[in-house]
Amino acid sequence: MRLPVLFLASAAALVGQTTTPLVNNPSAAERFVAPSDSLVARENGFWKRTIIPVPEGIVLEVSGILPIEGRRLLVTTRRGEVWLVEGAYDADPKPRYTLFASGLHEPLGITVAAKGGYYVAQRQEVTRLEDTNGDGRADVLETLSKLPIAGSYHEYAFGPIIAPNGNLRVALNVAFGSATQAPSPWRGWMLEITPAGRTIPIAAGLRSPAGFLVTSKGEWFFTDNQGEWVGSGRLAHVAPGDFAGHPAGLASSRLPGSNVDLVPEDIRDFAEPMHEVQKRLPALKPPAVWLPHTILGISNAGVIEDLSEGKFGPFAGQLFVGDQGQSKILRVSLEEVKGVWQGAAYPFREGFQSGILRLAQGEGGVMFAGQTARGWGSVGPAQYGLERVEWTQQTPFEIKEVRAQPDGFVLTFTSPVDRASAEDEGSYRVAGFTYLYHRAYGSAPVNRMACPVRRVVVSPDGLSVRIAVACLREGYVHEIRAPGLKAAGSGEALLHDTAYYTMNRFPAGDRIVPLDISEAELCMQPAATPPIVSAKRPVTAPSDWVNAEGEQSLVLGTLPGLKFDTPLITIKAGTRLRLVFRNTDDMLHNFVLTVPGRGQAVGDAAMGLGLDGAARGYVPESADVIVHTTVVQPGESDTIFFTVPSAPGDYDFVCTFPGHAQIMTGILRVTP
Ligand SMILES: [Cu+2]
Repeated sequence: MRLPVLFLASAAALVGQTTTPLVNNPSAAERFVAPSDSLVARENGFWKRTIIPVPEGIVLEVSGILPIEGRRLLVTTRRGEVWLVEGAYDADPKPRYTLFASGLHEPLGITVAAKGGYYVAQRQEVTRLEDTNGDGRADVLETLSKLPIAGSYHEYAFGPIIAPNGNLRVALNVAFGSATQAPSPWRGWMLEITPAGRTIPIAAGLRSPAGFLVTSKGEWFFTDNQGEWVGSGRLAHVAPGDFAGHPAGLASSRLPGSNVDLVPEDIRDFAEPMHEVQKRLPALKPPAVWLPHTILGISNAGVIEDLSEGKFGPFAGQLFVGDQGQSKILRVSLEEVKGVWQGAAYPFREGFQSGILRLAQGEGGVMFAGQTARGWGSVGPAQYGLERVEWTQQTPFEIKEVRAQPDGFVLTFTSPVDRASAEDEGSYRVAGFTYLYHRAYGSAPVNRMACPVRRVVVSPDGLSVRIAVACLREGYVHEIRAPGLKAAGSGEALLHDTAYYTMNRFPAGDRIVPLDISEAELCMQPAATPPIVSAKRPVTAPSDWVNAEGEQSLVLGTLPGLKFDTPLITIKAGTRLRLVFRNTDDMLHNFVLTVPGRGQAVGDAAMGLGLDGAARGYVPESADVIVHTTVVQPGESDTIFFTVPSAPGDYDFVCTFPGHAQIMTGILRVTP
């Protein structure tokens, strides 16, 4: 007898497909991790946000910002326009918008052209725009250089940025979800373009370099988005000839002009930490700073250096990184250790109205945040916008900078620490982890291990603390938390008590604790991250089922924008069910069935797992959980077998990937 098969809605369309195409949408949303209102209110007391209104009729999906003389901004939009904005610095802004150019193809940046006018990188070319007759509208639209493009929506061209040598640089995204992610040459590369339009390849292995910059010291860095081969968001240093890890770009390494020697065959699905692979493949360059996914953003974008010399607050010279999905801004401090760049990332500000794609620093150190939800959604609910961020001259008690030591870290602060709390080893918690370098989309934090604090030394002025820890590991990210630390005098806690330091190299220098041979045992690496084993994930049919396929099969799918394709499933109590959870979206999802009314609570508990969540498939230990799947990669599925509860009612099902549970929900209606 044929089993009755219940195919749900769009799932029917998948029957018979041999391969599941990835949905045409790169990152539809591990996005919705709501900021804490109280934190946002505190942050606003130090760095004040001001919304720059956008008139009705203008869709200001900001993709580039250039502050120009006269306290004006030139703003490019994803929709292909360039707007001149006047009045964006006013206390109560009522800005004037004048259209400078239109009809461009998704320009993603703008800069000044030495010969007059401005350069923008469109998808298909770098173009110079100039208003030569003074009517306020560009009348010259001149191609400087064509950019190869095949037509994938994911073939973004970021930039241009002016190099110290007068050339321009652009960074080209890889394509998404097709047989090759390099359907056109130089995908996944940073390129330099001379004023005469000649192209010089710089470096390969980029994935989605939504932001890049050259620092005041002449060093190039790009931000990248988590995805295939890229375990988490990252800030990576770029020098000519570098390979940053995404192999799609190696398709161009044999082209004339290439300065990268690796070829696609050099890269296989290593599934090891990147720094381990680098030991055998020295041409692979791990990032300077990992930006832990879902904690410090999910789609890291525009990056700028604070060049205000203190006008923007105490972090002069540090980098600021916008995040599109989580509508927040991070902060990064860098140092060069044994010729390798590394450093720490910190939370800075959240609660913006929409996803932040671009940052720019204007007059007086004022920061502008250009925004778009890009149809992918963002924590900030607006679809687009422009905001200004100013320092209020009030300085929070904050970790100013973390620097590496051979046996730990030095933390400096924006104001002196309370000595008693700072000398207490219990005020700190340190743990190391890293990410896998593999073909799959993103990586959970792996090889996580606590780093017990062995000694604390507070500086005489109270402005810095040196902590020595055990189990420090080269190549690892170290989460440094100081929840117990208090400010001298006021006793206030840190505004943000966590930093993530990527220890690419141990620095030379003196230790404050001797090398301890027993550490080797203490810090023994657990064999491997155990696979997610859970009694509540029944991957085989119970032995007492007469038919191993159950009485009913059901395919539940996903839709872009954090949705199950069938939000209401009706099924008879006690049915022996085979559930196939098929993830056709382009990000990670799971399926967790809970007792009626408890889906949200289970989602909240999953969020509370923090970095430990990934190893548990983001499923909390809870009596409210009935069954669940594993976290399913894009294009894959997970099948579980269970008996539908015997008590009729509306049972919640949710995706508990951090931030999804608020919207990615459904009801399993159990009927008598
Ligand atoms: Cu999800």
